[in-house]
Amino acid sequence: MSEDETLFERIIGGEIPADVVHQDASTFAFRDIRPQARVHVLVVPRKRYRNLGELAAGDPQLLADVALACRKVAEREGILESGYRVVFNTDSDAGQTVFHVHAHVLGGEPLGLFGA
Ligand code: IU
Repeated sequence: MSEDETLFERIIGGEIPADVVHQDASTFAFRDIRPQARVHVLVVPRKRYRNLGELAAGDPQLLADVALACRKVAEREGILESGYRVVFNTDSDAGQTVFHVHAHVLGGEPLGLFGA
C-alpha cells in the first residue's frame, strides 16, 4: 500500500474484498464489516477528501453525488420508506478512523436517539 493510500482506496480498487451494494462513476458503497444496525452501508466518494467539510468546500457536486448514492442504497436495501440515518464522523471525538470521507447509512430497525 502506498503511504498515502487509505483502506477505502484499496477497497475501491478491488485489492481488499468488500460486499458492494452500489457503485457509480463518482461513488462506491459497501457493507460495514462491523454493522451497528441491520443495514449499515458506507458510501465513499471515489476521489478522496479528508472529511465532510473538505468535501463540501472542494467539490459540492461530489457531495450531492454522495447524498444521492445514500438514497440509492436506502432504496436498494428496502428502507427508503421506513427511514434511515446518515452519519459523517469527523475527527477524533467523533471516532473517525478512516480519513477518506464516508457516509454511514444506517437503518432497517428503529435507531433510537443520539447519546442514548
Ligand atoms: P469511521 O467513521 O471512520 O469510524 O468509520 C470507519 C468504518 O469502517 C467503521 O465503521 C469500520 O467498521 C469500517 N471498516 C470496514 O467496513 N472495513 C474495514 O476493513 C475496516 C473498517 I479496518
